[in-house]
Amino acid sequence: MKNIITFGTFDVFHVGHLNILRRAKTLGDRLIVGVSSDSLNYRKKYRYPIYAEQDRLDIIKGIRYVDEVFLEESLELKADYIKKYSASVLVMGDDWKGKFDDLSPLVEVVYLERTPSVSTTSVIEVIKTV
Ligand code: C2G
Repeated sequence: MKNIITFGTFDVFHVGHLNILRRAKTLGDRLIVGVSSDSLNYRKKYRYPIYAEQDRLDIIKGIRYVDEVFLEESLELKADYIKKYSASVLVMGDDWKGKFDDLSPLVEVVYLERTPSVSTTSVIEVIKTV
């Protein structure tokens, strides 16, 4: 059984999020997703997500490619989460390229190309103008 792990906020779920989850799942048997907590997001981006953490967890759990979800409480706990969920591959979008290479003795680190032209920020900007 090959476990894949990935992390993200997945706020205002969009097709870029779906694409990375679908591609991550093809790399193994089980896909485990760490969803950033509201407070982690605030520390990371200085704003709270539009969708509350429980809703974001429920949405990600409902995606057919996802086998398990948990709340990511801290960016520094990646190694602990990887061990806890027995993950052998860490998948991240290539906006994080190189950032998690220090985990490579523990897991294979794979950066997948981001889906162009879509982001939570751009969706929020468009909504603001209508
Ligand atoms: N993503 C993508 N294409 C997009 C937008 C996002 O492939 N157009 C990917 C990101 O690269 C990331 C995942 O979707 O791997 C989730 O995106 P975010 O919610 O923006 O994740 P982020 O806030 O970067 O959180 O611990 C790491 C962080 O929690 C990652």
